[in-house]
Amino acid sequence: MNKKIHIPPSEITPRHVYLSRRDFLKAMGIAGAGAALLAACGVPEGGGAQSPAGTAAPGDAGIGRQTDELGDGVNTYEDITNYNNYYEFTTDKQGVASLARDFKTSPWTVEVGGLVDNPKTYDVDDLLRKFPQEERIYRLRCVEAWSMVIPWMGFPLASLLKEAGPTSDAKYVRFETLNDPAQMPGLKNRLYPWPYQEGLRLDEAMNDLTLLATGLYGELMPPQNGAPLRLVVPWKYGFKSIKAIVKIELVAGQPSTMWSTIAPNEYGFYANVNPDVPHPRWSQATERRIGELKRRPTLLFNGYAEQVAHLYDGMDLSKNF
Ligand SMILES: Nc1nc2c(c(=O)[nH]1)N[C@H]1C(S)=C(S)[C@@H](COP(=O)(O)O)O[C@H]1N2
Ligand SMILES: [Mo]
Repeated sequence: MNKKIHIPPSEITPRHVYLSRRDFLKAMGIAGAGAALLAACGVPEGGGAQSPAGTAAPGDAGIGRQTDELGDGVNTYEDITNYNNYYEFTTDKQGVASLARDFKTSPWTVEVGGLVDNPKTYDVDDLLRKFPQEERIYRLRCVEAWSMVIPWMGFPLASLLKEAGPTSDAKYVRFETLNDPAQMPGLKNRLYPWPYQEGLRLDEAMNDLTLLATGLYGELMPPQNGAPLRLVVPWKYGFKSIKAIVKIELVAGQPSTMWSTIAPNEYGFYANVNPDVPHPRWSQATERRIGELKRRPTLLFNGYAEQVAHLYDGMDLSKNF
């Protein structure tokens, strides 16, 4: 994975997907291990085995557009990297990519601390080496009612938390984004209580779906998508998936989050995708998939209910929104 590789939007073709997947497998040292191993990791193969609508035969791996496990194709690299929410740069989704182009993502350290047995400041390069990087194709549903399907690279947050060793008092995880006004022009906007911060309950953080993402489309993460390290929590609205993380802290009480600080009645701590709980100013029943014309229904927990609904047993999802 060479972060200097620039992929022109025009070259985002199935061939690109195929090549990047091969490079990724090579990087993991399992080239040739094939579909069985990937299936064991829960990674859908290019519209294949796990996709009910899939037509690709085993061995066609990656030829043809990759899909999520529901059979929907991944968004293009161009869409994913040119339509971004990243208020540290600008509130203009189409303006983030150019403003973030020279954002310095190396060297980069992440401080893991708070209520843990093994507090440690990690260099991101060490995290990349230490934890096997896998591809996860996830839906991303923004609270603004648009969505994409994104082929992330990364590793489960649980792997890092297990190493940190949360103490018995640790009940939540708090995350913080870099706060560098010299590089992030949006930080001048005093409407927002910087730094961007987010949080998860410890069991949410330990769920296998919760990813610390380091890349997409088999390449290192572009700056506009949260390089070098961002959270991806696919069953929650996109704002929970905090970018450019510098601090991960285990805490006893529910942490404040930037969005719930600004508008607690609009952006709750849980922020689980839920078609039946409208935002006070708009419905969440449907969404616009970037690249499609017709709106599609929004799925409870963004389609991940089987993996996460149990986390909320007995909770009133309209009160704990
Ligand atoms: N630090 C930080 N993280 C952030 C945001 C932000 O403004 N700042 N925006 C969030 C929102 S609202 C969404 S929808 C996703 C968008 O991720 P993407 O640009 O990679 O699609 O990032 C989330 N993470
Ligand atoms: Mo969002």
